[in-house]
Amino acid sequence: MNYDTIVAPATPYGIGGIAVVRLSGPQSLLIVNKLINNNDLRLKLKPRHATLVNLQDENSVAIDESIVTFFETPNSYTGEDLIEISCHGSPVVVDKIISTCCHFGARIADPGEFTKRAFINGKMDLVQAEAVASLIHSQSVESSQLNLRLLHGELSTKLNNLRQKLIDAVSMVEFELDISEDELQPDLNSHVLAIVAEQSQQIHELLSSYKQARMLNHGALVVIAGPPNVGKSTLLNTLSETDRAITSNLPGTTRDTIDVPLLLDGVPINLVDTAGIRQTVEELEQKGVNRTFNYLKKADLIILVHDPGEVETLYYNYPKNVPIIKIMNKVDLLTKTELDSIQTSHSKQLLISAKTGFNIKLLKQQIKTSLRISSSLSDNITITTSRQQRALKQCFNNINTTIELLNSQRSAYELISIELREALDAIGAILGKTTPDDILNNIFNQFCVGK
Ligand SMILES: Nc1nc2c(ncn2[C@@H]2O[C@H](COP(=O)(O)OP(=O)(O)O)[C@@H](O)[C@H]2O)c(=O)[nH]1
Ligand SMILES: [Mg+2]
Repeated sequence: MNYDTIVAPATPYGIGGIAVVRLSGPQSLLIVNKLINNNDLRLKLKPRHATLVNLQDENSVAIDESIVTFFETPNSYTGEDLIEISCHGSPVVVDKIISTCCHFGARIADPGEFTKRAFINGKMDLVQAEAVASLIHSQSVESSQLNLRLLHGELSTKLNNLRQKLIDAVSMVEFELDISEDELQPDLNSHVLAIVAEQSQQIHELLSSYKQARMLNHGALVVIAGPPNVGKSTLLNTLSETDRAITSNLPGTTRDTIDVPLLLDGVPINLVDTAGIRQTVEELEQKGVNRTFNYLKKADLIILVHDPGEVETLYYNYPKNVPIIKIMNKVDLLTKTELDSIQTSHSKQLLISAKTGFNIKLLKQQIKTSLRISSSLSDNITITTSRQQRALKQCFNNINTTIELLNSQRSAYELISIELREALDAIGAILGKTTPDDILNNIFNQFCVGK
């Protein structure tokens, strides 16, 4: 339970139609009443009613005409008494309201402190709190829809069901350890095995959907690479419909990486143009080439570009686990006969022209297929943060060890019980039931102020 009252702007700093200042905590009503200059309105703020008031500072100097809405505990975002002041959208007015609230006893909220209080007061679990942060940062409609469903508790329900099943399993196992020889449960092994095998499958599905959710929330990294002068920068410009990258017929023009965000079917993509890969003695160009290799290691997809003048002589081994789309660019320079012949000899390559736009639509299609992007991506319930992924992997390992133990001949129920309890702790940590304070603080510190 918090005894102090916090205040913060809930809208971005700047000029706008309105701005919202939020207060939460037991003194909220008292503090706001001191700002209201009309005696009739003081102490009469009706919960969930918008009231037009004149606000003044501690010296009775007018601040603004604002709308005040009071949310009475426990029916508020934080679970505490909470007041939203919608004032004119001027940073000066916002600052003045906040400093006056502080004069009357509030303190400035830490980042994410409103949501942290909501979590502490049982208004939401940690998965839902993380969904709030992801929703605010969503870059696409798909991503916001996924996060909204998490905020509504769809992932939490799934994890709670999983947790309940594991509690059932651990209870059966520990009961067996407590009772005497002649009461032993028949078919215990197969019962527990059936439960954990099903949960293992479900966790596996959640884990494998993580990459998709990460791409939805943070964007997929698509790296354009290849030798110099094959048209990589031109392709970046064509795909992104910009002229971000400088193109030139001089090999080695692009020395640094160029990053352009774009949306493909609602999925955010960071398209990166890189320095052409070749052996070079020039220090600056070599730095660019090293940078290219670093990006290739991190990529979700590599677009490897060649041009018809060139045989595939790249000496670099591309990362094995990253999908690659191989492209032959500049096919507009070919005659019809040459085009046909290259189509047969390089059937695995996509023939395009970054200059004329030939087959660019097909390339976009292939990018989506390779990244497994579809418009229904947000229909799956997935884990969305690396914290959730780490804990779920831990749980998955414990459950798989449990399965191995159950399948081995000895009934090692002590060990099984330890593994299952660790699995339960991991799920508890995802939901915030058993999460250490420093991890909690770390999560909420990443929020914006006023959320
Ligand atoms: N004819 C033709 N020229 C192209 C095409 N794409 C790029 N170029 C030209 O090839 C040269 C090198 O292009 P650039 O994009 O700078 O290549 P990069 O070094 O791989 O980034 C420039 O003169 C471009 O205008 C294409 O599809 N067709
Ligand atoms: Mg270039």
